[in-house]
Amino acid sequence: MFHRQIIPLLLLCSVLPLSLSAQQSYNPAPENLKAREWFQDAKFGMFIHWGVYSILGDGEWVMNNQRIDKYTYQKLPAFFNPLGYDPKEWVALAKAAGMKYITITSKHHDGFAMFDSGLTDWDIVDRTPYGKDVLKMLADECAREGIKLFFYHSHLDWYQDDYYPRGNTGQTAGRPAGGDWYRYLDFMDGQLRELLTNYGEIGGIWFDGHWDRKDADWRLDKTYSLIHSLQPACLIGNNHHLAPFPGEDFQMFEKDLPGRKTTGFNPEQEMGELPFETCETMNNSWGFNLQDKNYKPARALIQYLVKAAGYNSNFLLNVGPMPDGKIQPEFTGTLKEIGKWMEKYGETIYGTRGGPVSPKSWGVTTRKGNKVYVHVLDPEDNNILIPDFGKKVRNITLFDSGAKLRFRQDLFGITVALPTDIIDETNTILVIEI
Ligand code: FHN
Repeated sequence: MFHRQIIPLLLLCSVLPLSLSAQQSYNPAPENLKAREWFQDAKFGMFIHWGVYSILGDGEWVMNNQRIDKYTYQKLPAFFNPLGYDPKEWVALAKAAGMKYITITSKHHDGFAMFDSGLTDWDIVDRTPYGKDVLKMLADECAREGIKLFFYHSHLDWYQDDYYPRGNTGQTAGRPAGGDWYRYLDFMDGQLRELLTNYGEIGGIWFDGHWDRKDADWRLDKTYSLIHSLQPACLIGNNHHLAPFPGEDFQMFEKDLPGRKTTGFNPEQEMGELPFETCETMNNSWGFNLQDKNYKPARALIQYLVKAAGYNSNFLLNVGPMPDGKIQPEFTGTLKEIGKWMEKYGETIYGTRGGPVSPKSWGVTTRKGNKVYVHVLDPEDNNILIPDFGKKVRNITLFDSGAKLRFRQDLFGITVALPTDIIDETNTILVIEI
């Protein structure tokens, strides 16, 4: 009796500290901490969902949603010949939009590698008539243009037989009822090693799909250690919709501002202490969707970017390029408009941190040095009350013209006059000097 109880307990005690210490021992390298600062200063990135699914014009989940088995899906790469792909155009567009980094799908849930993998022939070089490594081309262009490159890499895989036991999705992919989970993880780590060895300096790895098998042993310690040993500055984020795990370097929120739970994606997600990023689509799709015409106007996306900054978060805005390699004109126009706005007002966004006042119904604040930028997105009256944040205000001006604004500071906070003629319908920016 004694033995039956004590042995598992002893075993637990001997295993627990080991696994905990392995996780808790993550000390970000100095270059990693520097990269986090860079990341927070950068504020704005381009998300790119591109793969053989783009051919069908029905989003990146088409294999699962249309119940296409992997043998039928295997016909797709033969149609993927993106002769219009020009990484120069993409990078120039990201820069014109004011974006500082690009996060592109190296592998989405369909398991198809958009790079030349030596571990499988289920990749762009081996299976498509195009035959070129589009990620290498993009990595070279990013390096030339000073844009950091991140890879979105799916944990979840609907193609590999070893992704077994299967998770909640990919049930109709026609895979055999058996496979070796740890062999799958070895394969995934192997592909990550390729990505972190052959493509120069990588800004980060953006994992997704952990939620498909929440309780599985994902061996995150091993994967994260591998990444940090190959490139210590590489920032790891994981879209598991939970609080960050040790070994991660930033935390993302899908289609939600940090801490908000409006979409149903993040019901259990707690906010951690790491830099934040929120991602959003330009219509309602990540991968190219021919029928999705719900294009968000530039004004809404600018306001979202400003709000994100006020929530101390980056904004990763998605495009789903077409199968020919072009980004659709509805997106390029909007991105250029955002870029024009950023050219003028970027000073109030780049290099700032959120606060000192928490987000309000009228807008948000950002701060840098001795300046607080008050972003009035939704003026409710001809004045606003900014709650006291413990600093003596020297003056308040309108960012646009530098004109001084009337204000009163007392124990209730700072009341600022907002005459109607200064209101900008996208964002009226006040500068508080402290
Ligand atoms: O399933 C994916 C989806 O296809 C897309 O990649 C988004 C991007 O945040 N994340 C997943 C859902 O959480």
